[in-house]
Amino acid sequence: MKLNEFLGIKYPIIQGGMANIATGEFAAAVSNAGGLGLIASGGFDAERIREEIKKCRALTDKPFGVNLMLMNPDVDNIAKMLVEEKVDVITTGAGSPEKYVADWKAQGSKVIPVVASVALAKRMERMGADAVIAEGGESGGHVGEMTTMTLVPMVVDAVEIPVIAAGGIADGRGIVAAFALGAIGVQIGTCLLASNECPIHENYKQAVVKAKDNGTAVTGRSAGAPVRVIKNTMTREYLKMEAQGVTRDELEQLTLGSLRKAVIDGDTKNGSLMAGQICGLVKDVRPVADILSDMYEGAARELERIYGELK
Ligand code: TUI
Repeated sequence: MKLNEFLGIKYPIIQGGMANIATGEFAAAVSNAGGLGLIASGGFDAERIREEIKKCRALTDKPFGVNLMLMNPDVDNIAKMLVEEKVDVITTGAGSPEKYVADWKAQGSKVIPVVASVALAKRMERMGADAVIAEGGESGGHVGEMTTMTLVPMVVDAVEIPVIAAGGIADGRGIVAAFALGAIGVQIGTCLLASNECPIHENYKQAVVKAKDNGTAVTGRSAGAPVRVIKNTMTREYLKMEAQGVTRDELEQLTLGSLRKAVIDGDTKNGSLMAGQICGLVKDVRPVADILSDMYEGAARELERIYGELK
């Protein structure tokens, strides 16, 4: 199966959820550029997401989706609202969407859960998911333990439904690698943070561009909620406190409202700048359309190079 044909889009590329960042306007920009734009739900309630869906519909006639972050306190209402709104695609993250899948499928949405393990991928297939996104811990935000390189082929072998790779992909080489592992497409987030259309503070974009290979760290492992972010004053303090074994409450105090600090205020010292390890490969801020077309054309070039070397 071809992901672009299945979703009715130009490129086999899905935008990642990106809590507090991916608005209806941004999702429309990605869909208009030929990928599948997604409206994020992390940080928003059901009615706010409904408004974003309406904005997105006004800005594009292309397919788009909503990512349901399952740790969202308003998750049941959002799931119900998604049945009413009949969006083209629903992806999920940070949990298992089992209790919602049948209703979403019944009204015609394509359901593509993000999984970080083989076990969840198999469960999602049994529940009737159309495909799964296998996301490695290179990703930004909430992460699992497996890497993309190890998780993707294991999920591909374990399920019959199509697999989309996520985590550590930001150019044509990443696309080719994902296809080589058996995926039919990719989900990208970090490289889209550094786009003209991305509605984050300019300081956040520059932090992504400046970050090097080891510029991110995973905070929150001890609290059972591992989150990959760009290293800064706040994360260094957080990791120190985590190593000292301070209480969850104290750690929460440090991160309270920190994503908004990064996204809205551009506070790169104390904000939570969620980004994946591939930020070291992202060198400048560009239009979404250029990022997607360069990735796709880069993949074709890389395939020719590899073929030439193998012959
Ligand atoms: O969900 C994500 N990435 C996210 S969500 C997010 S919002 C947030 N804000 C503040 C703190 C924490 C999160 C930012 N980034 N990616 C998909 C993903 N899902 N990664 C890992 C998982 C996952 C992990 C465990 C999915 C299921 C799971 O276990 C469920 C089960 O029942 O096995």
